[in-house]
Amino acid sequence: MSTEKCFAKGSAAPGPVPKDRLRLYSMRFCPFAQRTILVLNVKGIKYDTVNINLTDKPDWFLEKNPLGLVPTLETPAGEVIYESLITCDYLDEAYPEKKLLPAPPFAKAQQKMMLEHFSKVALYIYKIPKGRMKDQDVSGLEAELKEMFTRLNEHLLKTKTKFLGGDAITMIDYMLWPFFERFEMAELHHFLDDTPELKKWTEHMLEDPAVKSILYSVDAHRGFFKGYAGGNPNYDYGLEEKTN
Ligand SMILES: N[C@@H](CCC(=O)N[C@@H](CS)C(=O)NCC(=O)O)C(=O)O
Repeated sequence: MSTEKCFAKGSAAPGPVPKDRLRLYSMRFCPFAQRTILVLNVKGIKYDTVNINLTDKPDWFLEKNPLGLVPTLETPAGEVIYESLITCDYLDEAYPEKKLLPAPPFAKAQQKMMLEHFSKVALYIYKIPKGRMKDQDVSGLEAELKEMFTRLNEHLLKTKTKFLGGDAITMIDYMLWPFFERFEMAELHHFLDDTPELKKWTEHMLEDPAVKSILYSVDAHRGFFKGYAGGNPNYDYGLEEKTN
């Protein structure tokens, strides 16, 4: 697509998905969409991106995904796939060249169970800073987050591996990473000082080319979050001075 700017209600629908690529409906600051982008990029899959205004969604987007959520994928055949974990599993199966999920059924199940345990991390990056902004008591949420960090740290201590699923980066790492990218924005990154193995994991993640290539600065995350937390998200944050 020729623009990164978001499509809102009333906008003309983009044309059909070109034959040689997939299409990702996204929002530039969505951590769930970032999961799908990481998998697309790691596998070198060609795709274009259509960003959606999530407070004023186009009808044509809601027709594709009645849940109205990004990420949503569309194939040239018009097949639509949504929910971040489902899109990533789909990509891993449809583009098997560089598998991200382990082949043995038990190892695969272990990664999925781990995600069930730790997906809640998504809540804290928004709830805690929003609560702090409103002078609410967030100590309970902070304690839950610390407990989650401790469990992840214990897992890494036990496995003695660089990444969560072994010494090579795999699906579980990419599925959790987008939330960790936002901890500094949420002023929660100092919690990692008490969980050194997990901190080392974040350092290894930051060396990964796919992670590095789509990393937003803390300032960009803060800039977007300010509008989002104030009930007025600017989905085109940072594009104002850019010519598309
Ligand atoms: N369970 C979904 C969550 C995705 C999600 O919450 N996306 C947000 C943007 S970060 C969204 O589309 N929000 C629009 C809405 O809630 O109406 C997934 O894993 O894909």
